[in-house]
Amino acid sequence: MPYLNCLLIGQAASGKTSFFNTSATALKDERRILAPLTVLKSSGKSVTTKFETHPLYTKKDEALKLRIFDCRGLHDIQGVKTEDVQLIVDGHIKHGYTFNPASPISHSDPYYREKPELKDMIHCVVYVVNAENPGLALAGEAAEKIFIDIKSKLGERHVPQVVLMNKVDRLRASLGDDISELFQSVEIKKKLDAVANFTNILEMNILPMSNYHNERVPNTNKDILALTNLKTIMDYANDFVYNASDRNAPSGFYD
Ligand SMILES: Nc1nc2c(ncn2[C@@H]2O[C@H](COP(=O)(O)OP(=O)(O)O)[C@@H](O)[C@H]2O)c(=O)[nH]1
Ligand SMILES: [Mg+2]
Repeated sequence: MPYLNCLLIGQAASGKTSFFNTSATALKDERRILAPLTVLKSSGKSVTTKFETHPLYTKKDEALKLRIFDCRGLHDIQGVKTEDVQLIVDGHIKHGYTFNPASPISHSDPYYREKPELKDMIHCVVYVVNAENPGLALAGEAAEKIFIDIKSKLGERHVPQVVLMNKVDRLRASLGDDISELFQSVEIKKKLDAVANFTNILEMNILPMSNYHNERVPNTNKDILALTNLKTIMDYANDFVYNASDRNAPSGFYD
């Protein structure tokens, strides 16, 4: 398997690009904050949504064996259709495709992949929410229905699903960007509980995150948090690939 693939699905401004950039900084470990992708202030208003991935590099300048695909989803006006999400997860949509809010991708589109293989599929889906108002991602019947639809379809395919809860630094004034006590915070524990409850995703799969947003220099705690979350995502993706590959059970196993 050349690369593990994960898909970030979340509203505009939930912090998808920031998570990518924070991960890039943490992996490269150059004592400076990298901004490989511009965090556009106007991201909430951009009209087109592209299906994209970009390489992440390690300290040794090797490309990480993980591709993070970014896709705006759920109830954004310009959000991606459930059909398209399914097609992405099944590996039918290629990098660079521009979503059409009015209709799913056509089979004759040059970005449509006719016969996807395991390497083209999404191996882990990451729902991205803002810790300040995680419920917003599912507010309204339409969004909730789309979420439940996607979640159950992915569940049938055994695709691992986690929630990345960004902006935990904003939950408690005293926590702020010093996230060293993140895992001791009662407030964050309550938030994780609540998100686990309404998404019906296990609490261990709700990943708290704080991205670089206004810092001038990186700090170890944020780097560790980003790397821990990346590792969790890669482990799940790897498990999925392992389970989906054709393997023969040991002889006599089913006797
Ligand atoms: N305080 C704080 N702000 C964040 C965090 N993650 C993202 N942001 C800010 O939220 C805004 C939207 O982030 P962006 O990554 O562009 O969201 P996207 O539209 O999902 O790609 C930007 O102003 C970011 O600086 C975080 O963990 N903490
Ligand atoms: Mg973005």
